[in-house]
Amino acid sequence: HKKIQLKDYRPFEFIVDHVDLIFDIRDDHTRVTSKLKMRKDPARANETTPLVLNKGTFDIVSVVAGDMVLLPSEYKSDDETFSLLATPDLFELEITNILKPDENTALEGLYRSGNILCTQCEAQGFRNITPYPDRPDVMAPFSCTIVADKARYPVLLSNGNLVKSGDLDNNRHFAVWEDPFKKPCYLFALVAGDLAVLKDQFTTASGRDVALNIYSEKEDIALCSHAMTSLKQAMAWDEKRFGREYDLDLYQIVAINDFNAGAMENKGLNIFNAKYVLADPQTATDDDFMGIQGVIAHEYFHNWTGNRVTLKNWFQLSLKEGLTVFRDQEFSSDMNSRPVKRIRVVKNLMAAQFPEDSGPMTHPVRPDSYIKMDNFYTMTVYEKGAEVIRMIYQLLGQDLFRKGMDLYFEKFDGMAVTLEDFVGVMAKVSGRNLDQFFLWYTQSGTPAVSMTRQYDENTEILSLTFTQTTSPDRNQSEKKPFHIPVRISLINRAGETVKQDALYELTKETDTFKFDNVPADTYPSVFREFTAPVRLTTDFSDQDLAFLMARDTDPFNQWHAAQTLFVNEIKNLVTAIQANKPMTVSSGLVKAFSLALENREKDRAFLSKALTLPLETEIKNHFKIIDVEAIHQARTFLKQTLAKKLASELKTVYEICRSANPDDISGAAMADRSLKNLCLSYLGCLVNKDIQDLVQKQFETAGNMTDEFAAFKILSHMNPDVRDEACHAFYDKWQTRTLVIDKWFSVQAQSSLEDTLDQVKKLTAHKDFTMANPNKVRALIFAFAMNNPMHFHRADGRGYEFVAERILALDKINHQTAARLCSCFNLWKRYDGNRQVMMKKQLETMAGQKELSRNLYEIVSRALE
Ligand code: B3K
Ligand code: ZN
Repeated sequence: HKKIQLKDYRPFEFIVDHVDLIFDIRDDHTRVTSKLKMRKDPARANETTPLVLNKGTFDIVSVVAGDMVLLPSEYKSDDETFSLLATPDLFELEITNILKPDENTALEGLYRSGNILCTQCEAQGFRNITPYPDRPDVMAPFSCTIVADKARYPVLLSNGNLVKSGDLDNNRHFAVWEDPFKKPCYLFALVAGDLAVLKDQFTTASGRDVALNIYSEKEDIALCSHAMTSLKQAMAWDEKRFGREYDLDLYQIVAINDFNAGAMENKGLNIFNAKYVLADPQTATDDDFMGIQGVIAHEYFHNWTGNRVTLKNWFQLSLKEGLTVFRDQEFSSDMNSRPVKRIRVVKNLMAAQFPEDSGPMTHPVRPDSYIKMDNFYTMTVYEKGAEVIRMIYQLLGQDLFRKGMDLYFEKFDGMAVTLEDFVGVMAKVSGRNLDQFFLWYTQSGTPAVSMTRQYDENTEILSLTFTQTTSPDRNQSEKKPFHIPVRISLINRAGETVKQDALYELTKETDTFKFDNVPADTYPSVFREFTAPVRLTTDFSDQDLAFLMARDTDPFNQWHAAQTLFVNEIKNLVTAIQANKPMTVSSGLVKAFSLALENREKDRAFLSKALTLPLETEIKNHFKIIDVEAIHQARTFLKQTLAKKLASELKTVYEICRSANPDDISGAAMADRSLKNLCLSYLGCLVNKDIQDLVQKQFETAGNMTDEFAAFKILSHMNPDVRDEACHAFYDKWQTRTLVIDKWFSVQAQSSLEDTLDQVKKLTAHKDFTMANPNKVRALIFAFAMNNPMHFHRADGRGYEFVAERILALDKINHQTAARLCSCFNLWKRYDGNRQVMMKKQLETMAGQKELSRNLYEIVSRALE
């Protein structure tokens, strides 16, 4: 399979002046006619390149150039390209082809989801609709006519403005849409179906009224109001924080049940996975509410970062994604608790991006090559990409960063640009040289940074020495030092600030920062708010960490200290288990934990994060060789010990936090619930009748999904009888609500009980499960493979066998999702000998298949390299 390389990038030879699409939707097919107005790029006038368009596997019905019907001998068409044998300098091309959306299980291009026809074009799905230069640097104004049966498809949507609509013979009707903004074809969208709509409106800062329409299946329309509120919040925020107004008179969102990703920012017509639109307190958890707010905002923010200013080529993906994730993170921080948002983000980065960067999929934020671009919608491009933007923001400060953004929009509006263009404006407005900084985009891997303290009592000088190293990998055999911003503040034993925080910059392998007039017993608080995506080690003892957990003036660092303490404790327990020695939990940790619980009036959302033990999947990242069983045993033991020793405190806090009104989704109510349910989850790991009753009572009487689901999860680990009873009750109650049934699948897939693999296998035959729906696959198979290490990594290898078999089955219908699932095998080299052999065997079996998709081939072959 061919690797596409950044260094081979060439601009397209032609300019598309206009695209006119006609979709004639019939019961068993859709006829697409595309009329392209094109001309040779004048800059390339003396080249004689024939026109080559990207194309999917459909058949061409007719081709008209100008007013000449072309004979098949005058063009060439195969499964990948369409080309003209002779290409004039200025021409109109009309191509007609037939699509079968009902047979499109890959969910890219035009496909059916239930009764709705919809599209997904990013990254390279538009070529499955019609032959086209399917690349982001070809931008054109589009118009789109949709013709369909009026009863079956009363709603016909595309990008831009509705300019005409009306009835036709035979109960058919049509709609004509025009998008005045030039766009790359990956932002094209079409929706046709029998949808309900929630309407609202927003008045922009300059006084323009924008109609806001959210569409969903009829039975779900009452669940769209939180999405609407979030959209209006996002629109107001982007005006205030970045001076960006919306540019069309209409903004549309459609919720779809079958969707590969979370959502898609098509110009004026976002298409969303229903999971990120639909919510009410009865069926969605507080985390779901937050997720919806974040994703609605993210897609909205793309209108400027991604759509108005787009990408020169797919290698620049982080230009829109890293920047837009940064923007949605800032939005969520302003709407909710900033420290809690930062903790969520960094926890996710460490849990998922750090391991990605240490395995076979490691790539720079700007990859150098790909086989299938879909495989590079990664944690590295998105989340690390956002961290890189955040570092620029730290280095420049809020005002200069805003100036840089303004200049970015001023210079590049309507253009397809690169990461150099972005960093260039930031360098320009700040007068800084960001050349070394640019390595964050081109060099892969997570730098390990160590910090050591030297204190001279006579001179009262505290020196902090930072050393960075990045391991060589498949991308670079030698790594240069990164430009790493480090925010530092000094605090004394009383928790008072001795030195206000300031930004320091680590640019060499080793740098020492000196502080004068520092009294003895002063603590440095470093990398405050996690100023750089690095793995930090320090010379802090566990006592120091307990102090920082209680008194660091940066809540993020308090959290980080707590997590480091937990990890250290679990590491000690793992060592004990491996040496067959008795396990003990240090009294210092228990004390630090109980002290924190006493401080419960502070910020309960923060506290619940700080007191959450790292997951097994996070803990494993701290080991060279991953001992799945020992990690599970150690974490369980720590959790049980804390629960046993602090049972009455946990119960007290549980009771105190119970008062929140179940329908209240304010920050304070969510915070109470998160701390309450954390306490319950600690208590729930004790085998004790009273506690089981308590959990069961919450499960049965909960007034919202957050509390019901929290209790359900705890019950799913207790014993098979308790689990089965809870599963039946939950299913009976929610069987008609597909998004809630996803939760039902995922709880069972993540149970720690013995028979989980067999349960999961059984569930694959359940009438509500289908491999054709990505949400279902994620709920059951991904949840098992990614979040249940004890059972996926079973010593007998049956977990691996099951998942590999599912991957191959999925690859036949949905290669994007199959490839994603396969990443559960990526870290195979880090497991013990037997598991390595068994995981490798599954990868080899997959590699040996005759008809592997290019998506899956890329993941498997990188893993085996
Ligand atoms: N840009 C889309 C991602 C599309 C995924 C294509 N495989 C969603 C987003 O990041 O906003
Ligand atoms: Zn995005």
